[in-house]
Amino acid sequence: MLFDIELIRKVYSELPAKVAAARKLVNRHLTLSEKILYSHLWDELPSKPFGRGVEYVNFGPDRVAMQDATAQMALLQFMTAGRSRTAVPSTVHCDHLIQASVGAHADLDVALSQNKEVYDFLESVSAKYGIGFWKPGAGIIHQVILENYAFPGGMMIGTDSHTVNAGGLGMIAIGVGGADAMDVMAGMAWELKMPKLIGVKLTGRLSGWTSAKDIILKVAGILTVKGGTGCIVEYFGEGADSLSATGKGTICNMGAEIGATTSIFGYDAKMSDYLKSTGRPEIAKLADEIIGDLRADDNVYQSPTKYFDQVIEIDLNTLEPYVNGPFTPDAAYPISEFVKQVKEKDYPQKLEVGLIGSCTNSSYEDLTRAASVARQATTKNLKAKAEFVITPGSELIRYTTERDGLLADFEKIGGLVMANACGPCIGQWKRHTDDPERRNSIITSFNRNFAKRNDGNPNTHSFVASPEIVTAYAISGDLCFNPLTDYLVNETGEKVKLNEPEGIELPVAGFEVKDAGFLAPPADGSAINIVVKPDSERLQLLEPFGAWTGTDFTGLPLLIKAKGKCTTDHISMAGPWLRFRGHLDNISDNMLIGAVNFFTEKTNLIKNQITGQYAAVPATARAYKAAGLGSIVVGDENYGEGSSREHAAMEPRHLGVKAILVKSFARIHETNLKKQGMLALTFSNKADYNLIREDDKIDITGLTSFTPGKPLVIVLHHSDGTQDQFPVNHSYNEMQIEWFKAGGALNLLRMSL
Ligand code: MIC
Ligand code: SF4
Repeated sequence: MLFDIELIRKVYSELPAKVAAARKLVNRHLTLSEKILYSHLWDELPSKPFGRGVEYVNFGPDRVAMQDATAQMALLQFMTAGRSRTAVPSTVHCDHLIQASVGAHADLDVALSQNKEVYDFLESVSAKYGIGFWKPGAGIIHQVILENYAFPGGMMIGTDSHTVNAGGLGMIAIGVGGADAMDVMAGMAWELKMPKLIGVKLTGRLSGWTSAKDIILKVAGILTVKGGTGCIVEYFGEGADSLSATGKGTICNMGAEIGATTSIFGYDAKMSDYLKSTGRPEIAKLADEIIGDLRADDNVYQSPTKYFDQVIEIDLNTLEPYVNGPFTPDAAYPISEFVKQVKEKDYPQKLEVGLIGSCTNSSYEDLTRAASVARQATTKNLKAKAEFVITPGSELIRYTTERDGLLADFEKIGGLVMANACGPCIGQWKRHTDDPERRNSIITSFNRNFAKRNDGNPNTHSFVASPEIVTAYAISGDLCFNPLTDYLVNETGEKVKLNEPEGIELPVAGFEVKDAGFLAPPADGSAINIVVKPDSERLQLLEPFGAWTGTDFTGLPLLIKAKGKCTTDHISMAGPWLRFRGHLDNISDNMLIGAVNFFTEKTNLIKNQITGQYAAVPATARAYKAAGLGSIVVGDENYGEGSSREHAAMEPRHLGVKAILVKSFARIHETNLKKQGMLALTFSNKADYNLIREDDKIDITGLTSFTPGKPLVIVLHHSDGTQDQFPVNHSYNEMQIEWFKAGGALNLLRMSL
């Protein structure tokens, strides 16, 4: 569908002049990322270029997207901002709260009744403030955005880390917490540190079993889960132009898994084709007219090392399919080496479930390629040995692929089609297993594979691959099977081999849908009354957090010293807890229950320094809070990686944690902490992590002269009477220090109203 064409026309009419002015300012050729960033500045062009990786910049994004699990908190905050309508076009997408169990229809019915209160809230808030509402079953936020809202050269933010998916259509799209979204909807600037730039040059062409997914699986292996932090990844080269727009989307989507701020491709014929086939020929026409401004300057493509902070080159001619995992998306193995890994590391060889779809890999091309594998199984007398689950990304895709017989191809080999929703990708999966204790393997075409993410089971080894590879594995039921080289034995005892998958980029008969599931807001929603029941267990109006008291923090008990990976899934688990995403106090009962305690090596078992007893993390934090004590959380590298969910920052804030002190942060989480008035601190010397003991009382000093660039000081009071002291860094600018002092950015906004 075509939305907001006037807005797009305006962006395009101003873009050439803005790009020219930026080129003059920077005094060299421009990457595409710079063109879009400089043309979306909130203020006038500065007198000198912004320092990449150093300076904070105010931007004016064109639109905002929110999904149901994060929109609740974003909108609860927005409701206190005193506006009658959102300042920029915004949408809400109901996708995260639908649990996959027995199949699309029944599951959607259950979700509609179980989540009624939340859906009604989101629908009425959307109507009141002029927000487009995509009903449950309409599809997953990022697929719906790509099909309807993304446009080359635009800038958007979204309350979900995979908002970056829209880079597939040449948009700078960035995942943020709800408080950031609220700022933009309230008509304020949105702040981001000027990103550094990584260029990825793609040469050659994909063929055979290899697909766009394998490019990003390989990049994840190269850059690791934190290698993209603070960077935009810009793809280019003949190989880039040969990828479908949706293939580009898959690559950008998983840029979240390397911590990248976002990823982007230059506008090309493939994007034009996609825009036309999804009902937006007007946008393609407008974009064609200014194509030079929607790609990097030619010199950038010729001498990339002069313009990017880092350049990576990948030859698609020789790229193999990849399988990544388990437990982290950057454990990357070319398929030819994967079997060795499975054996050496003793991963469960039997594959129990293969799952395809999600926001990452739901395109027509993906599903035709996977279906071509499934069809061979049928003709070659094979049945899927593993369970096989399909979650289409949108109703548009579902309707079209059903019409074209693709869903039937999956069902013929035992596939089960779930609702157009996140489902198993976010732990909304009633997995029907006979033994949850068994070590077991599953493989998905999703993006994340952190422990417990899909089914809540720590024994599940989750691997990530392309939909066609997942389908082949599901047929074989064996992780040691390599579809490129190995034979399978069929039901009549013959040895058969699967041929290379064949895909169709865009449906020959066009996309089709009966009811896309969109609800436009009324022209005037001011009369709509929003009700939140005071006794609701799912929604709770927000109480402002208290302001800083003006003194250093002293004697804070250590709450937990987290060891190793601590993602937002460890800090605020999803799955069953998604139901409390609109109720801060209730969801706080999941705070850090997945984090591994350094001292006991156990999850959710920490020493309560008041009683000396071991207890759950949320209960201990509540005990400290009740005793009038703040507390402090210590963590490892890339703390808060993964999701944009600001609950991971609001829960500690709510339970009295004053500071999070870690070796390094993931970008979105660090910002979320700052926005909520917390101290996000990093060890100046990472080895100081080792000084922290289980029953330490901790001071944070230097707060009365809290200034950008100036370290604070931590004093550890050990129980044996000794002390340690060391400096800690922070990245707060003047404004962010004001957020801290006010007790949160929202308090500051309220004060200014
Ligand atoms: C995810 O993929 O982890 C999620 C669930 O989509 C999150 C958002 C959330 O936690 O609500 C994300 O990626 O930001
Ligand atoms: Fe939903 Fe999974 Fe995509 Fe997140 S990554 S938006 S949970 S489908």
